[in-house]
Amino acid sequence: MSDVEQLAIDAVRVLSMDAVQKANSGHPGTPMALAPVGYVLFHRHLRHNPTDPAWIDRDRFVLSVGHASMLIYSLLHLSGYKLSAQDIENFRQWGSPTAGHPEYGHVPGVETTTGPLGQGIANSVGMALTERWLATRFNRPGHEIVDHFTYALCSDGDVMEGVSHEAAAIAGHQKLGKLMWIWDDNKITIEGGTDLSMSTDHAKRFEAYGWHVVHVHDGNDLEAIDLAITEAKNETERPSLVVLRTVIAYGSPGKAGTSASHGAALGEDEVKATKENLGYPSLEPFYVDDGAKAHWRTCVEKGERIQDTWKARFSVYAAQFPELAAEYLGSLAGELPTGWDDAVPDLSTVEKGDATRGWSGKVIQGIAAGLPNLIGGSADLGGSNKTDIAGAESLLPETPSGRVVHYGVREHAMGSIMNGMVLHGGVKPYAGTFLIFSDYMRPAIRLAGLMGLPVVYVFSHDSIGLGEDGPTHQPIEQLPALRAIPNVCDLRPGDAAETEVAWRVAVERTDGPSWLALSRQKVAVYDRSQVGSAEGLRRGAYVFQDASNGTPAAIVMASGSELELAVVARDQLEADGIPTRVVSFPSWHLFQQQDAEYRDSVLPSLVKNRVSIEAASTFGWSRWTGDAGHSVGTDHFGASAPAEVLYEKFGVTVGAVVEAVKAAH
Ligand SMILES: Cc1ncc(C[n+]2csc(CCOP(=O)(O)OP(=O)(O)O)c2C)c(N)n1
Ligand SMILES: [Mg+2]
Repeated sequence: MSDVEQLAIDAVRVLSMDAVQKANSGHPGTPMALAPVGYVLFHRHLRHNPTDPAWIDRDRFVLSVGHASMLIYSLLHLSGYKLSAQDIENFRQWGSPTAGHPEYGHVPGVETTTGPLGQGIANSVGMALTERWLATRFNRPGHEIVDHFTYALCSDGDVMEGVSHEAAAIAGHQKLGKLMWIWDDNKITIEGGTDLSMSTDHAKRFEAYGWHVVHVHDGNDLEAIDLAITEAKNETERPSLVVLRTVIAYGSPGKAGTSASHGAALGEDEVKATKENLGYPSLEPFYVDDGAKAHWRTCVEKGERIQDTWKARFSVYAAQFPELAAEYLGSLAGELPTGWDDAVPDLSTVEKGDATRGWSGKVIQGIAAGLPNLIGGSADLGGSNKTDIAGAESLLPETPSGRVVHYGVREHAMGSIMNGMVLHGGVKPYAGTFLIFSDYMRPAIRLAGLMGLPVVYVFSHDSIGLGEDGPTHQPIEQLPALRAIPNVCDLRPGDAAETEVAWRVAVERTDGPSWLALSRQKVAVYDRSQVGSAEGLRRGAYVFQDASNGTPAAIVMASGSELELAVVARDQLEADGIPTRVVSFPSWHLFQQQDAEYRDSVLPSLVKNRVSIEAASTFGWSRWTGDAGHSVGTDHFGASAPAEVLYEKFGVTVGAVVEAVKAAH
């Protein structure tokens, strides 16, 4: 290693330990250990341009070991991304882009939000899958305009987490040869040595998944790291795992190799001792030698050159294939092509009954026809979720531009991989499972909300209405639990027309995920000319049927399949002389976004007699029914029996609604 390389690497160590020391919070040890591999990646291997972090054919780099955030902040800052020295000094402070863990959209060059271990590596599988999909669709012989690697740096925690198993199995099965994970095999986690909790042979484990495994025995040996990465890049048939042996807090005389350096500042004295031990030229905090700075900045010049070459190649491609080029750029920009919904069936005039999952399946066919980059899938429940795209190929190594992903029974990875697909850009993913199993992918849904990624989840079998499968399969608390995640759009349509509009909302959304909760059982068919337009779904809740005299004495509100019960209850209440309004309430998220005037027009504050009905936990409905209101639902686990019996036995009935309204009248 040359002197300037040593200084460049030590600068990463110094910035990391100084920033953590100043904030008196953070994780210094891992960035210090990973500085050499960070250097080799950013300086030698990554095809990236710090001055244009959004360049679409850049290599993707994911720091899955999110607690080592100072590593990526230091690397981005030093290699010339828009992240200032001041930002580094403000690590973990209010308003600073250098947050505790890397956050997508806060810092240019951060490709995904990481911190919850396992997520970043799973995202990287979605990125690599998307790269291959786009390459297959858009590249033409001699025109490899989509051609990049996906790298992820991960820790023991990352490879321990269950989602890593799911994601790695999918990556191996899919033969994602341009995906590389570098595992920081430092044999340390928070509680001490990994021997406390792990005796897995990860190399064998990954080989069993169909990965190619390379070892580097010394995390400071630049040439060995370089060679391993090169070898991994040359292996194009299988994803690669580089097992990188490191010493946490390398350079610190008192803390190297101990878990004490994982999550606490080293201490002023230890920082000083470390700088001396490294032979660093200054003890001044945040000092970076001019030579090291200049060396790092060559990344800019190199990056611009690489991107310029790509641009030149792209313009030749665009001249020869103008339509493809336009489609590619439009997809990457997240645009919906004009006429994307031309083939979407108009479901406002249907005559025969179906389940909302069935209506959803029909809408999907229409969207798929107009949106070539729509990629569906399911966690092995495609037939039940009605998520398949008729006539489309499966997305497999032999058919890499297929549009149906078989995630297998791996909901968690499915969610994380879809996040990675959206983060990569260029495709529009959706996937299904039963609503009950949304719990298995909740961490990924939360991150989609946090990052604002427009992923679409199709959750069928959305209540006790699924019947005989029983309480293990009947969602109870899932609807309120999912509604509690910020920035996630809930959609529980009540009929065919609402299902169509719900899908439109989900496809049009650009700043966050949406889920559709869909029934297994048939829902009622309404004469839509006689009730409120399903376009009302766009506002979350709307007047479906007003009181016959225009002045409601009571409001019955319902979502999904229970809309029908609300409508029948209204008929009875009206017959009994109680003017009753029915509010269809498919989306709390959308309703909350409406102004007070609209909300009051749907739920007038003067009308206190309000009853909600939803075959789920009633948790939260009092927000809409008010203190004087009542909620009909299922605040207990389900049971195995035909759906009609369950509704009756659990009191999710027209009678219960009528009784509640009358009691308060
Ligand atoms: C899902 C999840 N669980 C727990 C944590 C809290 N946590 C942060 S780092 C860590 C383990 C640290 O060990 P390792 O992953 O090997 O990182 P190292 O200390 O070697 O950098 C844990 C449990 C987390 N970030 N994410
Ligand atoms: Mg570790």
